[in-house]
Amino acid sequence: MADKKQTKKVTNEKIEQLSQDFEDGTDKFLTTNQGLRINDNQNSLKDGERGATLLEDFIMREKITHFDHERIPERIVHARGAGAHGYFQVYKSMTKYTKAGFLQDPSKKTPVFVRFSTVAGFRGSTDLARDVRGFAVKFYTEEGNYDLVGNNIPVFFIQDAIKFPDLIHSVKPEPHNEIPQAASAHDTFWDFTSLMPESMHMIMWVMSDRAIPRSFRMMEGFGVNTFRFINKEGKAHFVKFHWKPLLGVHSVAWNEAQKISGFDADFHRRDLWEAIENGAYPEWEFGVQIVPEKDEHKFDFDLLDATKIIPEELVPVQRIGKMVLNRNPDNFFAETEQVAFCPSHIVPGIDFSNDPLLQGRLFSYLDTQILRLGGPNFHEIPINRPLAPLDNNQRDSRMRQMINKGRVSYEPNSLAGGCPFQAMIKDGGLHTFEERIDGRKIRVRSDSFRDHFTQAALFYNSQAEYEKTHIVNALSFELGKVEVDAIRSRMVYILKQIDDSLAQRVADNLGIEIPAKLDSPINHSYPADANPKNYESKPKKTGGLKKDAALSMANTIKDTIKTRQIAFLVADGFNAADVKAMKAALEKEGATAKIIGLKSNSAKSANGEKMKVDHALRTVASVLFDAVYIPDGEKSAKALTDEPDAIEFVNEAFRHCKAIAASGAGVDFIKNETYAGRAKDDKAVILSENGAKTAAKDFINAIAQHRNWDRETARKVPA
Ligand code: HDE
Repeated sequence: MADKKQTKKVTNEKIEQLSQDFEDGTDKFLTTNQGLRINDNQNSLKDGERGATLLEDFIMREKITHFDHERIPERIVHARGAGAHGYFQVYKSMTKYTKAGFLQDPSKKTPVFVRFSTVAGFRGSTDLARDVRGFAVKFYTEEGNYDLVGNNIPVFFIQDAIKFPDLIHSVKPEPHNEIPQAASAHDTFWDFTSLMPESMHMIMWVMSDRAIPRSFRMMEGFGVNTFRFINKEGKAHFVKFHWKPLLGVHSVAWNEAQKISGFDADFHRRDLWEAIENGAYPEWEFGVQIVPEKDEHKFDFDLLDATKIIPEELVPVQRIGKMVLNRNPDNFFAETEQVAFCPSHIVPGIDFSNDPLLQGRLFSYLDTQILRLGGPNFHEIPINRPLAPLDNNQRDSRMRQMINKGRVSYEPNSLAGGCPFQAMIKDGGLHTFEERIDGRKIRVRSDSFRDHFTQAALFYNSQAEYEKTHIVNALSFELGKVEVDAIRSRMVYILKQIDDSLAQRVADNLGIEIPAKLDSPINHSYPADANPKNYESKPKKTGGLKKDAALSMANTIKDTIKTRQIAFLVADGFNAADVKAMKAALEKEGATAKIIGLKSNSAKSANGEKMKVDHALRTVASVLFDAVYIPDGEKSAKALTDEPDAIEFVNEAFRHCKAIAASGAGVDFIKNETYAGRAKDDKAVILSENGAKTAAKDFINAIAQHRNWDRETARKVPA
């Protein structure tokens, strides 16, 4: 949408007509990039039938040269991603707090493009890496593009942008052998982390299940840095931005994540694409936490410190609008790869804070786009073009699309009647928020940034027991991959500053002692003449809070099975009535039933009916589905018994705490062949001798719970 409207503004009429014909497909001939119709796209130009190829073949040279240059540098971080178009609509006018046009009128839809991503992996890496997810939104507002470039975790590893290259160098594959891909489980990352106590709050989040989402559609999003809302009177409020998914916040199990990476490295990308293709448009509510300027110092953490949240218990999130993603990109490269987000892209009514991480980001993204997209004209690429009219005196450089007319490219001028003019504030001109700042030029870390553990502990204490176990397991996995003993010791020592039992459980898993003290200070990178004491943590109490319910995924939405993928394991001889009844019951609730057969193409029911098979068992695994159902049918159940992949399918679903249902002869298969059959009183194993209809209600309720994590503790099934 940005594309079509904007084409009119930035190109002259003739080029527009040609490109319109091209888009409309009026002209179907294969041509060179100069528009020359190509008569033979199969053979290069040669000296005789078997002769040498001629340098003269400009058609082949153009084609191959273009191909040779197809790749552009991938993003140094967030290289792997997927995007979608949609719109945003505010629920009620936010005029009291901000003059931003797109937050005024509930009847107005603002187009958006969103890109989700992982951080550490290369462009072709797996979607299910344990990692932070990017959540970047470009609003094409009438006042210009506004980019809210966030993550699915509300805090960050570091407090000052100057540390970003160090952080990223430590987490990326190690430079000597470029191993491991898309993983933080290696020495350099934990070496750096163990020397940076400020990262501990973030470490709690990335070691939690938040870092292995079930779907992009089931992730929260956060602006992370503190911003400002500015209203018409010029009054400011601090603001933190949130995205709350209407499907709830859900994750997979770590063992499952690793297997998904093998079975379908595009799992999240595919999930987003298919949901949109099927009309199940992902939705998020837009939330804000608003803090008056006068309350800047009210908290015992600093609003400018990106390693801290404002607990929702202290400042509730107001839900002020909704975003719907309803259109897949037409072309991955042109849109998702070339989209250029910059936190500096703001509109009047939104302004920055002095958060030193944000301040560095304001420089970095523009710089990155210039390198990545080949120059300063990246705003002319269709996906980046604003819908708002664009007019200034910037000229030339690589790949310039706009053909500026006239001889004036400066301001002030009289030769062009003074155009383009500066805009008055009343005409929507951006007026930077006037703020008093401290006048000393210094390199220090504010004293108010030095508590690294209170909020890490708040996060840990807010987790359900199974979530705590997952954090312990994740740390044990990651540190288990570390080769240098001193790094592990340092880490368990730091974990002890968060929680004794957390540190002890990890130390036990690693088979090491928690050191009573460290030989060298944790952070030895303070300036040479500074007092080390000033760089150690100074714990405080976050408003005396012990827990914050919003931090645990156990408290998320669990009343829907919309878009969930349910595997039906069938073989020839299944009971068609059972399959149809269960399918209808699930589909009524918005879930999708996928028939998994022993053979591709189709399976035959007991009464000879042919049913289309969605996947052959050999091409999938239960990790790709949310739940499993085994229908009635003696012959079918017997065939599954003879199939090790079918037994593993159900056992793995059981291990990953998923809902499992069976009816009729399917029950015998579960009881005789699988762990699920031996489970006692498992609320997510539904076995019905009486057919699918009886099982459907309980099965739907169990799927809506997402997982029966109790199974892990009860049956000692590590997930
Ligand atoms: Fe980024 N970040 N970042 N980042 N970031 C980039 O810009 C950077 C940070 C985030 O889908 C880069 O276009 C610095 C926090 C997302 O295209 C780069 C610092 C948060 C994306 C960059 C941070 C983010 C990026 C690389 C520390 C959450 C992907 C490619 C001061 C609020 C956007 C690019 C997309 C991408 C720099 C920290 C989110 C290098 C210097 C905190 C979602 O400019």
